[in-house]
Amino acid sequence: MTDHIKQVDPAVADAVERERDRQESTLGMIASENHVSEAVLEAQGTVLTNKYAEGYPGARYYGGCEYVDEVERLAIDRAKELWGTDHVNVQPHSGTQANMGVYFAVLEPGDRILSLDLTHGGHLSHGHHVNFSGQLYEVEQYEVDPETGYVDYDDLEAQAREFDPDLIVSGSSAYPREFDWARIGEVADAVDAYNLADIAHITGLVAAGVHSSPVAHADFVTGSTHKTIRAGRGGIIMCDEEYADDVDSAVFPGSQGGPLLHNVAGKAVGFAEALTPDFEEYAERTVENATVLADVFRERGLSMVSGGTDKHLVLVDLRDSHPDLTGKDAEEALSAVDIVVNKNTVPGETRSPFVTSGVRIGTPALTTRGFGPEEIERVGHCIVDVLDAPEDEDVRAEVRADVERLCAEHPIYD
Ligand code: DSN
Repeated sequence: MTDHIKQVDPAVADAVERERDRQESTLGMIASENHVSEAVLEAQGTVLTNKYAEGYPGARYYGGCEYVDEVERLAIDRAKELWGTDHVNVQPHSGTQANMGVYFAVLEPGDRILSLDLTHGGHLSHGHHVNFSGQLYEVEQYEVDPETGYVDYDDLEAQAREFDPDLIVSGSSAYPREFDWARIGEVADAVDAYNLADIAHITGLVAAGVHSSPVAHADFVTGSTHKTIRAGRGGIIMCDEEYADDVDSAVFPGSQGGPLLHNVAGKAVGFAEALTPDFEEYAERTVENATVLADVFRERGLSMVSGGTDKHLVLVDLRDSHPDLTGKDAEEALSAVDIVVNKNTVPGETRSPFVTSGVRIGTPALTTRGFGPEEIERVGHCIVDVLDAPEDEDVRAEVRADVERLCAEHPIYD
């Protein structure tokens, strides 16, 4: 795979090989990560990276775009079929750029955004003060109910009526439950706000029909293309035809230059894979595996935000069961046994984002490796064993042996 790189740049080739070994020999449970197919990897490494194609298929600012036009059109058509939407822009370089495209299409600086707070599961690009979205717009945030961990839609409606936002953002990076898209649509209508559903994490689950779709309820749907949908890395915007021109101009020339056509090719190839019946099975299994993980954690006394999950991730809140163990400690202890997760803030967080009181754990990547409920149950017990005795060398050795066996039984790439 890295023969040419090896000759030209052994240092980079070596780092790539070691990263590949790391992925093969660890359990990747970062909820936003996945393992794309060899076909998607290949697409992203093609000569399409050489081509400038500012503009859109059939209307470019450069010559020689006939083949990249074909690729971009394939990506668009497949996305329309996957998500059942009128208009698709596949050029955003990331999910954040996709959100930027929507904001630039319909908002002016100083306009108001109402969105889910980051520590309650939201995302930086939904208006956090360290992100452009929090700096350009006036942002108010809603939170989950402290008792249930669920979004309270009556509270959201009351807050929207009070704040009078121009845009309501739903969607999350760490909220384990389904959103009530219809209810959010009603609230947005009631206060005459645009409605953006960011399905970054759940693009694959929505495409496969194992998570409800916001497409009929939201004006705009954004997502990333490399998480549960398992396509080339980047972002995507979907909208009704009436917003198509505004969205397209907000992406190019509004906020991006030339599209990354090798990534657009990776998106097209991944979308083709996602249109097969195998992908539906994959998405169902991803959610089933997360449910099994939540069951093990519950049995073993761990608290989770909202008590469990409807999708591909759980958010463990360590404050009840392990008050002295931080999210950072937990991430490090699990990393030491080759289980890779990320520390995560939890609702009502009192620790810094570098420390946190929670751990976010997801099943998309392990499900791609072929893990089923039995293996996930074992992984769940391994995780709790380590959290219960993070320094215990005997526990570590036992868990490491299990991880090694599971990895060997489920290789990612040939
Ligand atoms: N970084 C992604 C995540 O981990 O959820 C969101 O962009």
